[in-house]
Amino acid sequence: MIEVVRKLDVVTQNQILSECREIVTKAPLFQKTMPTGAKFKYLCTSAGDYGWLSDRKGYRYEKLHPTTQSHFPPIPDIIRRISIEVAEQVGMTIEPQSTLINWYDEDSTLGLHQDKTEESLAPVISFSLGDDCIFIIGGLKRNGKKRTITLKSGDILIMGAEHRLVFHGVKKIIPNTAPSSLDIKQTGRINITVRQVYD
Ligand SMILES: O=C(O)CCC(=O)C(=O)O
Repeated sequence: MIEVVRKLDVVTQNQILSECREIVTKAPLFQKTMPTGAKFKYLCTSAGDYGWLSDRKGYRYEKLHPTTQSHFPPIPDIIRRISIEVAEQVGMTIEPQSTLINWYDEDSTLGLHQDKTEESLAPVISFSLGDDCIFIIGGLKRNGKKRTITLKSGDILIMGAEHRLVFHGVKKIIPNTAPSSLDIKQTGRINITVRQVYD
């Protein structure tokens, strides 16, 4: 399954945004580099027991934030609860252990990739907030057939079961498309993915 399974109301979206702001004060956003040395075109931080890191040493989960060298803040209850609920809604289970928070400005993109740093194959639960994005969904091979969908603020997408390892990416952010009642002061998109790293 790779599907938008819930649309959050703006009040809930604003609560989640406020939690993200708190996280970023303790675990600042940073720009990762790929193992090749190229820079990712968005900023990222994490919450939970593990944060996802990438640099010349490769892709991995670590317990400490790379610049503060402190543990990542806990996953906010609201994000944990909704993730467990939406997984159950489609007959899956997840024990949230890590939450990646990506910040995309209007020029940001995320290339086609598979989420396979996790040992667990529990579903990935993805929350979109802010501006719309054009999201690419491929198959299990990089050169497989691709389609695009628009992810809007409040959309919760699940990537699980036979689609857990599909290639996917963010092709484009569409500026100034966030709901006017969203408590966000600049154009941009926030994506939160909730992951179980170990079984
Ligand atoms: O921003 C998104 O919707 C997807 C994020 C993603 O694929 C990732 O962080 O690995």
